[in-house]
Amino acid sequence: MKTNKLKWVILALYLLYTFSPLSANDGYRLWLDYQLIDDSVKLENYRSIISSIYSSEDSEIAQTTAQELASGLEALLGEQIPMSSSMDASIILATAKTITSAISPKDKITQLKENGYYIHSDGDQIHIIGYDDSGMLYGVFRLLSLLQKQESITELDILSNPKIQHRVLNHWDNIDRTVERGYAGFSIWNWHELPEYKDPRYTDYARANASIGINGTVVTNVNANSIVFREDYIEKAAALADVFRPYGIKLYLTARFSSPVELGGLDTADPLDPSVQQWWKDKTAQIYEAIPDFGGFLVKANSEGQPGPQQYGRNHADGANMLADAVAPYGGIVMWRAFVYSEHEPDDRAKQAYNEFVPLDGQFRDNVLIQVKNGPIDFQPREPIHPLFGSMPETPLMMEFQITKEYLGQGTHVVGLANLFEEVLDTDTYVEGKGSTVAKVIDGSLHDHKLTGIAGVANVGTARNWTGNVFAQADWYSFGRLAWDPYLSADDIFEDWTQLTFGLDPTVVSACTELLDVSHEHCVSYMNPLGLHHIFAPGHHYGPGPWIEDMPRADWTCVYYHKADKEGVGFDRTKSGSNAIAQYADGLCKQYKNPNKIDLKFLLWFHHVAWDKKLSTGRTLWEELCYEYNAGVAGVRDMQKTWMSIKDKIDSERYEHVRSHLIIQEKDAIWWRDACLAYFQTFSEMPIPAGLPEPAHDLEYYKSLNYPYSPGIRPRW
Ligand code: BDP
Repeated sequence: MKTNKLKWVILALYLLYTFSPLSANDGYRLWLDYQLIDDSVKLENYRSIISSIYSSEDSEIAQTTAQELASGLEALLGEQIPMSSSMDASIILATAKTITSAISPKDKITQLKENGYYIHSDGDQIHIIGYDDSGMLYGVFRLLSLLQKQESITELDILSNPKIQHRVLNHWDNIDRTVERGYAGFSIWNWHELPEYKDPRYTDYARANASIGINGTVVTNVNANSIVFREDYIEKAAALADVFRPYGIKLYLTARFSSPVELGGLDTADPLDPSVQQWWKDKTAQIYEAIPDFGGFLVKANSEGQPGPQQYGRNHADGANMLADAVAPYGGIVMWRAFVYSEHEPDDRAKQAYNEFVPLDGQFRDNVLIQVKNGPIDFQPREPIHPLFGSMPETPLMMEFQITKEYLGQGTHVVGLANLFEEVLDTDTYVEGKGSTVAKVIDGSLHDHKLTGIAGVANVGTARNWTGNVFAQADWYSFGRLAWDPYLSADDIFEDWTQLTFGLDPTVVSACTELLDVSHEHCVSYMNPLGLHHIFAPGHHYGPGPWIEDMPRADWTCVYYHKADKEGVGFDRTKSGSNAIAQYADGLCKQYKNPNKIDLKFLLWFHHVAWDKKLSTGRTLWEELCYEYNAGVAGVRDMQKTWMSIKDKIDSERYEHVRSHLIIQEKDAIWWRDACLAYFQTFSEMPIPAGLPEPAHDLEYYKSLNYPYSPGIRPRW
C-alpha cells in the first residue's frame, strides 16, 4: 500500500473508532458526552440555524455559560461557533434584567423565577433568557441536551423554573478522603493539596452538577470534623468555592456542634452561652471573608454520638437558631437534620424524629430548614414516608435522599433510584386533605414556604466513571432532575439519561430504560420484600444479616426490626404495638392500619403477621415471602438478558462493565434469598413451596460469612 493511502486508512479507522458509539467509553463524560450529530440531514439543519453566539452578560457565570455553549456546539456540530458582538447572532444569551421586551415576549419573561430560563425561537434566532445568570447557564445545558437528543430546535418555547430553591448534594466525605458510605473510590476532595492544586476534576464535577440544576454542595461529612473551621482549611474550602462559583454552585460545610470547645478552647458549646454564640459569629465572619457566597451549615446533632444542644439541656431549635443567627447577616442558611438517634433506646426508632421535632414547630428562625430523610428509619430499599412530612406546617422541611446506595447493593447493583424518589415524592400525606403530596411539602406550596430545599447524599468518588457502576450515574442525574422538578416522572428521566449516556438507538433506549425501571422493585424483592427492613449485616450494610441480635443497642440489631417468632414476622406499629402509625394523618393511617387492606409492600413494616395467614394473593405469608425472594432473583436474570440483548450496540468497555456487575447482582440476590429464607424458616418451620429452590447452604454457613474490608465499613451500626 502506498504511504499516502495507508495514511488515509489509518485516519479513517481513527475517526471511526473515535466517533463510533461502539468505541471504548470509560464513562467519565457522564451524560455530557457530546458526540458529533450522526444524522447528516439534522446536522446540516442545525448548522444552518446556528452560526454565532451573542451574550449580553459578562459575569463569571455568564462567561462559563458562553464557553459551555461554544464548546458543546463545537463537539456536536463539528465546527466552531464564534462569539459575536452583534445582536444579530443566531443564539442570544441574556438575563431578564438586561433583556428588552423587543427581544422576547414580555409575559414569558415576567413568569421567570430565580434560576429559571426561557428558550424561545424568534425568526431565525434562538433566545436563551435566564431570570439570572444561573438561569442562563441552565438554559444552555437544556439547549445542548436537545441537540444531543437530536430534537427540533426550530420552534422552541420552553419556560422552566426550578420548583425547589436549594438543590444540594451532601458529600459524606471525610478530610482523610475516606467516604462514610462511598462505593466509588475515595473522596474527590484532595484537602492535602488544596488550596494550591485544584484538580481539574472539580471543574468537571461542577459542570456536571450545573447541567442538572444542582446549585449547592456540602463538601464534608455529616459526622463532622471541626478541623474544617481552622484557618488553613477555610482557605482550602475557599479554593473549592472558587471553582464552583462560575457554575452557580454554593459551597456549604457541616458544622460540628462542639467546635467552640475542640477548636475554640471554650469549656462549653451551650448554644445559649454568649461566648459560644460569639465564637460562631466570629467563625462565620471569617468564613464569609474567604467565601463571600458561602451557603451555610449542615448539622447532625445529638445523633449517633454526634454532639448537640441536648448535652446542655437545650433543644434542636436552640442549636439551629444560634447558627442561623450567625449566618443570617450574610444571607446564609442552616440545614438542621432530623435524623436523630439519641442515647436512649426508643420503643420504636421510627417514632423518634417526629417526637423530638413536632413540638418545636414554629420555633426555628426563618433561615433554618429541617432536613428529613425520606423514611423514618434509614434509607432502606423501601420505606413509607417520614411522618414529619406535613406535620410541621410552620417550618420548612427539606428532603434528604440517599443517592449513594448504602442499603441497595452499593456500588455493584443496578437499581434505578428515580423510582424510589418518585414513589416518595408522590405519596399523599393527607395533612391538608387529599392531594397533600410530599412534593408539595418540600416545594413549599402546601404550607406556603419561600425557603425550600432538597439534598441528595452523593455517590461520587475517585472512580474514573465517578460513581463506580455506570448505571449509578443515572441516580445522580435523576436526583438533579427531580430536585428541579419533583413532579417529573421517573420513566421520562430514565429515557433522557439513557439517550444522553448511551445514544439514541431505540433498542438501546428501550432496553436501558426498562432495566432501570424494573430494577428497584427487583432489589426490594430480593433484599427486603413485603415491608421487611433493616435486616442488613452490621457495619457495611452490604449483605443480609437478619440473625443479628447481639449489638450494644437493641435498635442496632436486625431482630429488633423484623421481630420474627414462631407465630409470625413483622413490626407491629399499630395501636396494639408501638403505634407509630398514629404519627401519620388519617388518610395514610387508614391505608396502613388494616393488615388485610394494606398494600403488601408495607405489610411487615406495620404489622406482625402470622406465617400461615392467607394474603390477598391467595398465598400464605410464608409462601409469599418465598415467592417474592425468588421473583427478585428472576428479575435480575431478566435484567441480564435485557442487557445482553444490546451487546452489539454498546461499546465494549461499558458493556463488559455492566455485564459483570449484573453477575455480582445475581449472585447477591441468590445470597439474600437463601440466607433470609434459611433464617426465617427456623421460625415458620414451613417447607419451601414446591417448584422453588431450597437454600444452597444451611443457615450456619450464611452466618459465618463476613466481609471485614467491605467499603464503608464502620465499627458501629
Ligand atoms: C446512616 C449511615 C451512617 C450515617 C447516618 C446519617 O449508616 O453512616 O452517618 O446514616 O445519616 O445511614 O447520619
